[in-house]
Amino acid sequence: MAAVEALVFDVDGTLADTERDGHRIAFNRAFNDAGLDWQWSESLYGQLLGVTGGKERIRHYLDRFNTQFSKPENVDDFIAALHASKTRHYRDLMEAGAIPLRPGVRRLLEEARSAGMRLAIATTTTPENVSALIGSTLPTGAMDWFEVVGAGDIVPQKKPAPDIYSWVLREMQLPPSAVIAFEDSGHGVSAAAQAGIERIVVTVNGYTADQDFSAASIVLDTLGTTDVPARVMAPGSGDPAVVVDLDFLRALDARAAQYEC
Ligand code: XBP
Ligand code: MG
Repeated sequence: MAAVEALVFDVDGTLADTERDGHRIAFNRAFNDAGLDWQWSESLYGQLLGVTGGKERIRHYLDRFNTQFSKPENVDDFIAALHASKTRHYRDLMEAGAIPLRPGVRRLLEEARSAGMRLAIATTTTPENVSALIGSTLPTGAMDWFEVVGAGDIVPQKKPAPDIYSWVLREMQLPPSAVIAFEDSGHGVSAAAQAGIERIVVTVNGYTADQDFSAASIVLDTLGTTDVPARVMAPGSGDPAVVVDLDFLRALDARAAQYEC
């Protein structure tokens, strides 16, 4: 396996637990502002996460969960306006400091930077949401830590399609064998794997813990901190807790080989 040259991070659920208390709240505020009585509960939102992308998620909700709603003639404009309002609410929530980074994320980013490792983002979310999260959780200028930011509608198909990962790899002029992807969801793992990425680290969250991570190299509860190391969920659940640092990542292949039959 090639040496690791770059770390490519998903955003929602991976850098921070943004879905339940960030995106979901922002959607509900946008619905309220528009005079709609829609309320996406925590459990309904879990089902809606089956479709990635906020605009696509609203359309899916209307097609499958709220079929009685009589859609306006230009449904695309209606959804786009709701989604723009949702993005404003999401930015306000981040500016108010609503969501911290997940444990170990800042530590790993800083270690990677010091070591000259290249960093990138591959996400389905709107670009403004990425800067809002990074701006509210990391030092000023931290967006520049990421050499390439692949986000939102920049590619035709969102995750689980591989497009956003393929786009990031093209921009970085790197083969998939030179990167490690960080994901939290089955759709994200699918996207990275279909783009040819073989080393995928998953940190699960409440919405994703039971999803299919068979294409991942390792599944953990977090990236771990020295105070609270990460629990290994697969393969080798029950193994000693770990802290995901560059040494750990460089040894990922050896670790995976240990579990091959
Ligand atoms: C993230 C998403 C996004 C966000 C909402 O998926 O599915 O749709 O929930 O973002 P991933 P927008 O973590 O796999 O990239 O409303 O800006 O689309
Ligand atoms: Mg995610």
